[in-house]
Amino acid sequence: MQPFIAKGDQVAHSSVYSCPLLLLRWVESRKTIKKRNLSLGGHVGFDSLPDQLVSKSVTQGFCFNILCVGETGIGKSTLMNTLFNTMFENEEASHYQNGVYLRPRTYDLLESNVHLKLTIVDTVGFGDQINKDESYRPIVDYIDTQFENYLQEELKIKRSLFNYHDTRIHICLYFIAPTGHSLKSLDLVTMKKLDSKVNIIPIIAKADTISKSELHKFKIKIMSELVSNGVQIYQFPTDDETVSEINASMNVSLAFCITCVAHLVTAALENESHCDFVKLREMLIRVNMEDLREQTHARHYELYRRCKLEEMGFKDTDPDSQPFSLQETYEAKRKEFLGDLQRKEEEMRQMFVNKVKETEAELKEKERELHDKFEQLKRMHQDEKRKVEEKRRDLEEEMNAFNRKKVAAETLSLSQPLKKEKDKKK
Ligand SMILES: Nc1nc2c(ncn2[C@@H]2O[C@H](COP(=O)(O)OP(=O)(O)OP(=O)(O)O)[C@@H](O)[C@H]2O)c(=O)[nH]1
Ligand SMILES: [Mg+2]
Repeated sequence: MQPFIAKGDQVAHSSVYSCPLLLLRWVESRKTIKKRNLSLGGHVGFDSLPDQLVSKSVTQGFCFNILCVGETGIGKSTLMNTLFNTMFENEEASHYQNGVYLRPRTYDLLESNVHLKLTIVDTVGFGDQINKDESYRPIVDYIDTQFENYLQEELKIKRSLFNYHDTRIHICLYFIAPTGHSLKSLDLVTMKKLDSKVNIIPIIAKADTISKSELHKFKIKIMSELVSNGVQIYQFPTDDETVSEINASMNVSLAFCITCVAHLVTAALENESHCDFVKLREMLIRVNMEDLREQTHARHYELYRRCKLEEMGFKDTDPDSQPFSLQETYEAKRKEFLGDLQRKEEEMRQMFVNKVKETEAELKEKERELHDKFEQLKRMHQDEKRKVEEKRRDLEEEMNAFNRKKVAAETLSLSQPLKKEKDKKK
């Protein structure tokens, strides 16, 4: 049996289904719709619906993803180990990374029959580069990639969100170095870039390394800096009566100051007067884990999804502010796309025709030039031929004249000896 979700409900079906808190809110919101109230003649059994949901959720298990942003060696791994009272894999980062990269690690945890798939994402090399202008980018990209993966799964024809490993970041613990001065620009820039994408909780790390009074001043200073720079940090929800008081008081006392030295076990941490470790664990895990998951889905993912779909041209209303269904948007987009395609095809065809015409004209021009050249050469050749012919004739005439002279000369030379002979005889 599935709960009926009315059109227009903000919360996704799968989220309501897997979350008892959401179900209660959904039931509350249903009350505002005018319906006839009927009393039942006897016990029907649907009052067990919340129990059914809880049992289903427990069987299914939960997932929670934490992003730890902070400089190398600031105490990220130590806090995670202390928070979950276990020893996660720890690989110390070197201070000589060329850039920042994110390292996710997933663990299956079990507590009183409740399975938690926990992913801890570490920012390796954060704050170690000389130029830190782009240090926030791999973090933003990582968060967006997890949103994108979820969106792609949602958009599939055959979705399997039920057993999908949701890797969207539910909380970003931002580790601030206990300098005692003010926030570093890297911290401000990074938090500003992340605040619309993830729930941020600022943490003053290694709080034991500065005095209590300095820590107090530092905390006030950084919180006022965050406010004046418009950085939105996560606010614990105060709409649920059972936790509103504790959450309201925690909202006032952010950021958490954390001391997690190895020799202090949790019991000792509870007595540490200037360590908020116990408060952090209470707020993060025991009271607000579900709200963090819900905020991630209903606020941050919703924003990413909306921007992405708008970027792709999807809208809820047409230019006359009339509702526009996904089907209509798709049809409109398809028409627009086909129109575009046709226009481009026509343009290309026209371009091709023009090109052919141009080439044809060029070829004709070349042909004409060649023809002219041929005619010119032909004329030159005929001139040459004529000249040669004339020369030949001249030469022939010269040769004839010569021959005639030769014959005359020969005749003359033959007659000369006869005359000499006659003269001799005489
Ligand atoms: N004084 C003090 N030391 C701490 C605290 N938390 C952690 N440390 C010490 O700081 C050192 C680094 O701690 P890690 O937890 O490995 O720091 P990390 O941020 O995970 O370091 P990388 O993963 O290498 O970036 C260890 O020697 C810890 O014992 C703290 O609250 N106070
Ligand atoms: Mg570490």
